[in-house]
Amino acid sequence: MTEKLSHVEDVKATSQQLRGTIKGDLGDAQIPFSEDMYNLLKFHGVYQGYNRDTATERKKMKLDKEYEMMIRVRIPGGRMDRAQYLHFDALADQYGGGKLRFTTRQAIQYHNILKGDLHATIAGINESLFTTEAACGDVVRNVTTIAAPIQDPIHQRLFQDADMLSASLLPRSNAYAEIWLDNEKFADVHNPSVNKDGGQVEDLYSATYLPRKFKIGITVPQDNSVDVLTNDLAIVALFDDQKTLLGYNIHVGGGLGITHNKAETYPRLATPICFVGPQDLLAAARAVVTVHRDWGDRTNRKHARIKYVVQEQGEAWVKAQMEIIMGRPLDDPRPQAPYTIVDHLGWHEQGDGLLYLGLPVLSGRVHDVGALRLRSALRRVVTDYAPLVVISPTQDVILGDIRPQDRPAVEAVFQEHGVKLRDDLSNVRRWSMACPALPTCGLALTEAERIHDPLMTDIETMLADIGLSQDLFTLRITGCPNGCARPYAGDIGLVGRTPGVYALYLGGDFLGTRLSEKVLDKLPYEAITGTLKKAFVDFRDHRTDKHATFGDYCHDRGGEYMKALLADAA
Ligand code: SRM
Ligand code: SF4
Repeated sequence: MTEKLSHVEDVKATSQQLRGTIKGDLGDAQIPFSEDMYNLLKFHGVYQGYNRDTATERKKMKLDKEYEMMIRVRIPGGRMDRAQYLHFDALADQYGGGKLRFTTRQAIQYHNILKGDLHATIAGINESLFTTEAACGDVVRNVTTIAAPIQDPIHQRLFQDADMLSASLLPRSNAYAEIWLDNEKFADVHNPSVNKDGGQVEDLYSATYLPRKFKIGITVPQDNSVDVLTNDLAIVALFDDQKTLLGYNIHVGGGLGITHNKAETYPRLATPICFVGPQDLLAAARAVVTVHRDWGDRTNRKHARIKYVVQEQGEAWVKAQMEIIMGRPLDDPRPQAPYTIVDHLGWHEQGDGLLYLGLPVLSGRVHDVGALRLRSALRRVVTDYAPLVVISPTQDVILGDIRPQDRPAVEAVFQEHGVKLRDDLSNVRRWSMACPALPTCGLALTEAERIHDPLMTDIETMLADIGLSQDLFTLRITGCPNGCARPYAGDIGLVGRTPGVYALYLGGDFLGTRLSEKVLDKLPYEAITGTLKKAFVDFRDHRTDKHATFGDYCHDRGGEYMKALLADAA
């Protein structure tokens, strides 16, 4: 018996290549988009949500929800120039409530956009020469890579590859241009492959696009600051000693989204499939996307990511499919150096006489609140001293091309605006992330970004008390199990369960090469710091030389040991 396709497949199939009724629906700013058009809007980089803080109260008063839009800008490798950043900053005032958010995939998000401002905001974003097209939806998303603007052949090549893949894998439909922009201008500037004949042919995506989202990251083993293995397609570039590109190890099947207590959903790190030469990168990427298109599960969106195809069919099968699509045998993956992580926060030399500064941004949120005026400080530094801005995959920002003589002035601007630099922050805070969760995320089960700061303060005090402030480990918080701040790929993951309650994951690693394990299912917020203290004291008292980080210790001790140790904590 053929299983029924999921409803979103019908929406895509009948959308006329992502057009639907969006253009007409924009005419009435008071009526929210229908569920079907909401699904289609994602392909245009837009999510329709509502203010979850006010929804219950308004319902009691028989008022409708306060609908608002989130818009995501697709920024390959997170890299933009001064004018582009300042343009985004200005749009935040015009439409985005004075706020920007740097995402875990090097993009920018605006929240709180009104439906009536949607068209103008997207048109405005496109003036920056970036697009919101395919920032979301069942297509290839923003391609991530190392954020540091190091001027050597390795980093330049990685960025070029990320940019090339991002542009080459955009949809070809002209729908985006028709709805939001002047067709010709858009086609020429953003998406050279767009069909100017009306956009009826999607040679890669087909009429129903992909079964689910598809993410690509590219890096070298020497710097896994991009968490490359959490991507559907994880590309690891291999260079020789002279920094000449040898080719790429292609890994497939990473992905983190799960549903609590549904064992058939699981996080997975991408596994090695094959090696391809420099000239074959795009063909290999298209082949993997094609495998996802043709073999991903279109009946069940919870089972539709390519990670399930790889897990169920095996790596050899995936390689064989790629060989059929590419029309030739592929080499096995080559040995590669062990993964390491480079800390890009703080001041660094770029290699061309200029400096870059990695600036920590808590939860990626850029705004001015009270004495902390981060948005104003960034605007001033970018205007006066930093012509290059790169968002990092850890929600931070790198300011590049700074002259060494400007360093004191840059530091003074941040100090005047109450912004802390790397060395002013504790290790735990520097290496932490939190997703937006409430009040903007429609899927949040509890808080993440809004508990980030107070929780860090508690944990900083606890670590100082037990003498572990200098230890390095990652701590990642999400408001639900979808995994947007990659909680299963770090040393510690706190994953929203129910309001005020989190599942605790331990035993991942600092390098992003090992998944963590659930140790507690329901840990109330108030008990988090005390519970972690118990685990950290155990680590302090029993660690050996083989335990580089807290995550290594928890992994080595094993889930059952950690569960027993912390059993009475919750
Ligand atoms: Fe995510 C859905 C935010 C990175 C896995 N993610 C969402 C939505 C759009 C909620 C929704 O569908 O209604 C969130 C918007 C909240 C808001 O208020 O802004 C959201 N995801 C984010 C961001 C902004 C988190 C952040 O702190 O930066 C990240 C935007 C990245 C970007 O620029 O494109 C973000 N999301 C991730 C990552 C991490 C990554 O890719 O490196 C993951 C885990 C990796 C993965 O894809 O498996 C991730 N997001 C999900 C999922 C689970 C997908 C699954 O396979 O089950 C969902 C839910 C869904 O797609 O149905 C989701
Ligand atoms: Fe929303 Fe969940 Fe993603 Fe957090 S992890 S942004 S709560 S979908």
